[in-house]
Amino acid sequence: MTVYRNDYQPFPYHIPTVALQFDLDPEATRVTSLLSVTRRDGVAAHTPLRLDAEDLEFVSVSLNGQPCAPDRFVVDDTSLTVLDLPSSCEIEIVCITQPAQNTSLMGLYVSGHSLFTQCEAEGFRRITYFADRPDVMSTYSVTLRANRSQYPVLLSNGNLVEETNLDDGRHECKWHDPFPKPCYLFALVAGEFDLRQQQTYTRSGKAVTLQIYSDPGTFDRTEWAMQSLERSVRWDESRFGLELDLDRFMIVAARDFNMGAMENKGLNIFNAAYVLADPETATDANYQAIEAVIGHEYFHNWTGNRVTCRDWFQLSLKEGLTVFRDQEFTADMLAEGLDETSAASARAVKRIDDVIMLRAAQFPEDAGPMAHPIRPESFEEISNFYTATVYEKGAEVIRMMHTLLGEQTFQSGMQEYFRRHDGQAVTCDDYVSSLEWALQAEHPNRNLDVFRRWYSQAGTPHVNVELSHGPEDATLTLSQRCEMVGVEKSTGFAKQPFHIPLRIGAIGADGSKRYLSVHAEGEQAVQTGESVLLELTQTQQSWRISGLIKNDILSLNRGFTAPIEIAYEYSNEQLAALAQHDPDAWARWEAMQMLYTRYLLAQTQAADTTQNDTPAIANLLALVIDVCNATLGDSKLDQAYITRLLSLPSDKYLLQQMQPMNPLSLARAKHQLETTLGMNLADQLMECVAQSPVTQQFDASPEAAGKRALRNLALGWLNLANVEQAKSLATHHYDSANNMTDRLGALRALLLSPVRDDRVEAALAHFYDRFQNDPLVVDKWFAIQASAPGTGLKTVSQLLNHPAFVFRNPNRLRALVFQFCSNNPLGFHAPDGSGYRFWAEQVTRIDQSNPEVAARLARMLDHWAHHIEPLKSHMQAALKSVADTPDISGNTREIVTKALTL
Ligand code: B3K
Ligand code: ZN
Repeated sequence: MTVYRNDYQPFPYHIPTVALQFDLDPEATRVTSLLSVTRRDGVAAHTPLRLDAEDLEFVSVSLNGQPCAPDRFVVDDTSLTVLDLPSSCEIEIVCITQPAQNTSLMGLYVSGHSLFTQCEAEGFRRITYFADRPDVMSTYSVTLRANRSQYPVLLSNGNLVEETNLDDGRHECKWHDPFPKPCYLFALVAGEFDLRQQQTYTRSGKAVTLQIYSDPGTFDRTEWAMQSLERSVRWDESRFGLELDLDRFMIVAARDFNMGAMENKGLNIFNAAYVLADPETATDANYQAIEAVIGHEYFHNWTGNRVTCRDWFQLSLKEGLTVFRDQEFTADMLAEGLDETSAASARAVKRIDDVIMLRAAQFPEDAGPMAHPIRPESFEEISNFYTATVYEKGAEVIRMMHTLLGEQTFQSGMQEYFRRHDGQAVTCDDYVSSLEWALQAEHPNRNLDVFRRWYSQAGTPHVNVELSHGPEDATLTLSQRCEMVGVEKSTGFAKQPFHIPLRIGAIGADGSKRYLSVHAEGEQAVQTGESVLLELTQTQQSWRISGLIKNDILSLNRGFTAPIEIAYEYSNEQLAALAQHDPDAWARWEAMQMLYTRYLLAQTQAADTTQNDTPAIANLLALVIDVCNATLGDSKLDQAYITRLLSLPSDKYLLQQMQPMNPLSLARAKHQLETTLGMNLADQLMECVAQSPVTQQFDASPEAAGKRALRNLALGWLNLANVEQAKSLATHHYDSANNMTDRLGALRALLLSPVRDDRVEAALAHFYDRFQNDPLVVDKWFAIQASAPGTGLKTVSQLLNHPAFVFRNPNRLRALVFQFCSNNPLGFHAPDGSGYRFWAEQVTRIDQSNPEVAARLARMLDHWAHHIEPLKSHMQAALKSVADTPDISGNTREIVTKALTL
C-alpha cells in the first residue's frame, strides 16, 4: 500500500501516559499496557480508536477497568479498534509476543542470551497494540519482570525507580521516563552484561551516569566507546550548547542488529560492531566509526528525541541534521589540537570521506528507481527509506544552509528551533523556518524560498561552468539542470532551479595563488578573496570576475559546498596542476579524482570497443603516474591525506559515468591502473612501507592511523604489481602486526597478489584460528575473502557452508553475501548471470526471516537497465524471479517492483 505525505492527518486521540508491564520470557512474553486516552479537541464523538499491531497474540482489552464488551472492539492481524469511547478513558490491553521466534529483529527479540527491542520505524506494534506513529507522544512507566539468574539486568528508558526480588526466582524493575516520547523511542533490554560506567557533570553542574553494557567478557573492549560518549557529551555542549537532560545515559551492545544503532531515549541499543574495540581486534576505521555512531545516537537526544518527526516523511528532519552534526563532530575531533594547516587537512580528509560515500551511495540512488527527495512524497514501506538520500544528502542540505548562514547564524537558528519546538513532533519545513528566522534577523531581505526545493525535488543537479575572458575582466556563467528521476518521471512534475552555494577560486597555470574579486551581473556587491561563494538560484546566471589572467585555472565547488555534478572543460594538464597546487585540499583531491576518472573511462571505452591503447590514453596515464609520484614525494602533506589523493574513485561512482555500465571492464581497468602504479612507483612505495615499521608500540593518534593507511595502500599496490619482495613484505607485516589495521591490511595485500600461494593460505588460516571466538573479527575474515579478486561463487558457497557462517546474524550476512554482491565485481557480474541468480536466492531466503535486511540486499540491482548485455538481461531475469516469488515481503516487493518498472 502506498502512503502519501499529503494525506497526513493528526491522530484523533492523545495518549498522554502509557504504563507497560512485561513478563519476560523468550518463548512467550506477556505485555500489559495501560493507556490513558483523550479525544482531541474538535474530533467527532464516535470516532473509533484504531491501534496498530503486527504478529501479536491478542488476549484482552478493557475500558476503565471493565472488560470491553465484544461489540465494542474489533481485532484483526494488523489492528485493534475500540468503538464508542468516552472523551477520556483508560484502556488496558493484554497481549503475547514470542521473542525467540522473532527473526525480523524488529519489536522484541532474542540475541545471544539476551532480549532486545528495536522499534523504529514501526516495530512497537510488534510489542503491543498502539498508535505506532511518531506524533503520538506519551510518558512511559515500565515494569519488567524476568528470571533473576538468566536476566540479572533489566533496562528501559529513563530512570530506575524501584528494583524488587520476587519470591519465584524472578525480579522486577520499574522504570520511568519523564520525557514524553513517541513509541519508536521505547526500548527494553534484559540479560547478563558487563558494565562500564562513569560519572560526569554537565556544563551546568548536573551529575550524570554514563553506562555501557556489553556481552560478558567484553568489558576491556568498551573503553573507546566510553571515551567517545564522553567526548560526544562535551562536544554537544560546546558546539551546539546542548546539555544531556537525563540522570543516566545507557548504551547496550547487541550481536544481532539490523543496522548500526538506535537512539532510544536514554537507552541506546547498538550493533556490537559500533561499540567494541581494542587495537588487536578493531581497525582504525572501526575506531572512527564507533566514535561517529556513538556521537550520532547521542546527538539524536536533541535532534530527534526532544524534537521529533511529525510523520515518517520528515525523517530527514532528524537524520540529515544528526548526520551533519556527527560529521562536524568527527571533523572537530580530528582537528583538535592541531595547528591551522594540519587542522584544515584533517578536516578535508573527513570531508573527502563523506563525499566518497555520498557519491558511491547517494548519487546512484538519486539516478535510479528509488530516487526520492530528502523528504519523500510517498512510500510503500518506510524501512526502505532509511536511505543515503535521507541521511547523507539530507546532511548535505543542512550543510548548504550552514554555508549560506555561517556558523553563528546557523547556531542562532538552531536555538530558535529548540525554543519553538522542544517537546514537539514537527516537519522539515518547521526546521527551515527557524533557520530562516535567524537569517532574516540579520538580512531582512533574504529568505530560503528557493532553497526549500531541495526538500521536494530529487536528483543530482548538474551545473555547467563557462568562463570567457574579456579585455578587462572575465565572465563566469553557471547554468543548472536536473533530470526527472524516480516517480517524478511519471507524474509530470515541473522541476525548478535549485539554490546552489558554490565556492570557487583559481590558481595560476604555474600553481601560484589568485585573489579574486567577483560580482553578480547587474549588482553592486563585490566579494573578494582567494575563495568566494557564489549563489546560483536561477537556471543560468553570470558573474564578472577580476583578478584572473588568461591561463588561470578555475577551482570549483571548493570544500564541496553543494552536492552536485560540475561540468567544465579542463585540459588534462589543468587537472594535473590543480592536483598538485590547489590550496583547497578538497579541490586538490577532486582534481586527482577527475584525472583518474578520465583515464579509467577512456581505458574501459577502448577495451569495450577493442581498440588498442591510443597515444592519448598513454599520455594521460603518464600524467597520472607523474602526479601520483609527486604526491607521494610531497613531504608537506600528511599521510592520511596522501592516501585519499592516491585512492581511485569507487566503482559505483564511476559506473554512473559509463554508458552502458560495464562493471567488468571497469574492474579490469582499475586493476590495471593500480598495478601500473605499483610497478612505476615501486621504490617510493617500498619506502612508505619501510619508513614506518610496524613493530613499534601501538599509537592510536589520527597521524599514526594515516601512516598505517598509506602503508597498507602501498603494500596492496606492490602486491598487485607482484613486485619482488612484495609478498614477503606483506607476510612480515602480517606476522609482526600489533594491531588489526596492519594485520588486515597485510592480509588484504596478500589476497591482491596474482599468485595465491601457501603464504596467502597460511595467513588466512592463521587469522581464522586466532580470532575464531570473536564474531566481529570473524566477520572481517568472511568479508575480506568475499571481496577478494579471485573469489567466485564456488568460494562463496564454501564460505556459506562454513561452520562459522550464521545465517540469522545480519553482520555475518553483510560480511559475506553483501560484500560479494557489492564489492566483488569480477565474481558477482560473471557473464553467465550466476552471480545474479545467487543474489536472487539469497534475497528470497533472507526475506523469509528478515525482510528489512533482504530489502537492502534487493537494492543491489537497482541499475540493471543501464548495464551492458548480457548482464542486463540476466539482472532483469533475477529481479523478475524475486518479484514472482510467492509471499515475498512488502519490503522486498517495493524494491524489485520499482526496479523493474521505473
Ligand atoms: N534511527 C535509527 C535508524 C532506525 C532504522 C530503522 N529501520 C538509527 C539512526 O539513524 O541513528
Ligand atoms: Zn540517526
